[in-house]
Amino acid sequence: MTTFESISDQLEAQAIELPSWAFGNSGTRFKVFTTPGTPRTIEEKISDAARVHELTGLAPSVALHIPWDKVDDYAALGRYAGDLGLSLGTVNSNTFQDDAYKFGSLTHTDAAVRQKAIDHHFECLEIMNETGSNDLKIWLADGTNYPGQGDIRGRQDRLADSLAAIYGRLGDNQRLVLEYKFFEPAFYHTDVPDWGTSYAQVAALGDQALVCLDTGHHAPGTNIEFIVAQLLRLGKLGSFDFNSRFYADDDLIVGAADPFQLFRILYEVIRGGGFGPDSPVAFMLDQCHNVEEKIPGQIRSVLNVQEMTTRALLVDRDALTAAQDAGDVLGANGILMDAFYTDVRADLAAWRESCGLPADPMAAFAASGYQQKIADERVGGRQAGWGA
Ligand code: AOS
Ligand code: ZN
Ligand code: ZN
Repeated sequence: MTTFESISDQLEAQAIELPSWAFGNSGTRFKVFTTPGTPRTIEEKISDAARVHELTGLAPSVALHIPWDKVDDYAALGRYAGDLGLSLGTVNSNTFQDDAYKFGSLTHTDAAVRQKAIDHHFECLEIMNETGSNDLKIWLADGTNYPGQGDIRGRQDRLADSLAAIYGRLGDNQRLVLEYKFFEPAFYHTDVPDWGTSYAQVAALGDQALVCLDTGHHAPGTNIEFIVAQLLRLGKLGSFDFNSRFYADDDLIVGAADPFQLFRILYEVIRGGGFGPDSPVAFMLDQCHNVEEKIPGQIRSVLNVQEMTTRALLVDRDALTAAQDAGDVLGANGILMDAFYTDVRADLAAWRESCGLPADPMAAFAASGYQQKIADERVGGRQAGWGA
């Protein structure tokens, strides 16, 4: 069995990007509940994100969503984040709120609508140039609700053309990551429904285009760690949107619904070279906190990723390979399960203290008085996207 001491230095480099929208109010189509202290501006969202990083050491960057996080001066926003110990990360585009996009954005039959969507991505790239962000993340709401409503093949061809126009504007150090999702908001077909479609589209673009895997975007029962292994094998896993789900795209706290699945995913990430300072894989959260407090929700999330990463690092890979090669089915399974069942919480608490962090970041946040302070100071906090 691998020991905690032998792997703990690998934990130092772990970085998980926080989504700005996780700090805003969110909900379902039935109701959006407000939380006292909810940020009113992107600066307040960044300030909340800074608390997560300060207490965990795990979350040094914040992803922006445009136009939700639109400001006049992005260089100044970057300096504001820097003063709080953070950097601005992935820029997420948004082509799902304008009336013009009712029947599609990058796939639309009308060239003027496609150009509007392409121009929006050009604007995102200009913002990235000012913030120093590397990744442009594209998630499309494009799709249809009824068979025959659209020419699904033609839409794929138009998507390829639109993505090529965007890709052509990437700077040398910038990447395009294309997120897939098998349903919602469209219910018959989605234009980027699965990793295969995302892979086909980004492979046609070039080396700077990669796949974004959102853990909530698969049909129930999908073996997500297999997709992780395959994309790493192909050199095309660009980033994760981590969250967890019981039913659909629930956007719950990562590791809450199925910690074993998170462990299996992280094991394949590590096994495939997707973890560590030189890895091209960006770890992000994509979550909403509908009823729980948002800052502790984000703290719990990054700690869950750290905990399952630690357990995955504990897998005795030499012993596992030997058991696999020997055809020792139950022995191999037992080696993996030994690591999964190892309780690493006490070791992680002691390790955090040795790094100058609180042993229990959740308790440290509760004791800090920050939640009460923002509840007193901020009135009229906003919904995550619409109007934020
Ligand atoms: C939508 O389901 C996706 O997960 C996207 O990543 C989206 O941009 C994000 O949820 C913010 O709306
Ligand atoms: Zn996502
Ligand atoms: Zn989603």
